[in-house]
Amino acid sequence: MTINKFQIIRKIAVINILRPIAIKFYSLTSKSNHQPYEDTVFPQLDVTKELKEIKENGYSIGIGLSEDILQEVLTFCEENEACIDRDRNDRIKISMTDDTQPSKGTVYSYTNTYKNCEAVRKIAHDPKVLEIAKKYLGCEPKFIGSQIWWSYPHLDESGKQTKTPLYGYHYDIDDLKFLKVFFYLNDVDEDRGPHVIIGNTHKKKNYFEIRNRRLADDVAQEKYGNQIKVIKGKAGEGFFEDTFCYHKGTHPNKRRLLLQFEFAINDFGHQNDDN
Ligand SMILES: O=C(O)CCC(=O)C(=O)O
Repeated sequence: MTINKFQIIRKIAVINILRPIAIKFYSLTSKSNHQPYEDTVFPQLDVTKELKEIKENGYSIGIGLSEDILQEVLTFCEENEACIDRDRNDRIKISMTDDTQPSKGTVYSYTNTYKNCEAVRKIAHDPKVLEIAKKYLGCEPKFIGSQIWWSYPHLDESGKQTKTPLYGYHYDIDDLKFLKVFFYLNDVDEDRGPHVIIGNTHKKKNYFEIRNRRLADDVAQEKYGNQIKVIKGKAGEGFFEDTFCYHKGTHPNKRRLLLQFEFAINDFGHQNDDN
């Protein structure tokens, strides 16, 4: 069996003594040709404040889409079919107005969001977003993907909501260090699967955390109760998150539409939705 660079990096990422050394090495040697556009689509965004909060807590809430950009992304979703449970060969048009769940599937994701949606490209190349990513990662960030997906309740054959790891706590190891930006594309209250973060779990991992990349809700509550942050928001509202933090999308009772961007030091090609 051959072990590739991605597998090695995933192992190093959870070793607290090695991780900073490896981050330094790769941030000095890796190059990015992902250039910022001249104009920002986030004139209100306070780079210093966001960066400070991400460093301290692992997330910051305070970025938001303009109405124009939001509408452009929603039009993209209206005009394109989505993959059923990530299967590129099985697609469906999702109504933007009718909440009714399609007869098959739980998660419906679009493809080619960066290639085919100009609003997505404007965010991916936004100078303020890239400045935050650069200062957080400590190098010129690589844009490793954008994604848009619907989350619906996970139903069993009788139509009853049933448990699924899709909506459980976990942390990502997409690289040695990485940063995501999320935007809600519909209003998200406690019924619509709010994103939940266990703050301040992004810096290092203890033995328990290394052994448990996934966590049950009761364990998360017991161990990290006062660090748990449930993020609700209106359509267009967003947040930065280092998803090396434990996090989850809550199992929704009603559908939720989310837009996500990811920046990292290395791009292993796993996070884009190119088709
Ligand atoms: O759907 C969500 O809110 C969680 C997304 C997630 O787990 C991730 O982006 O790593």
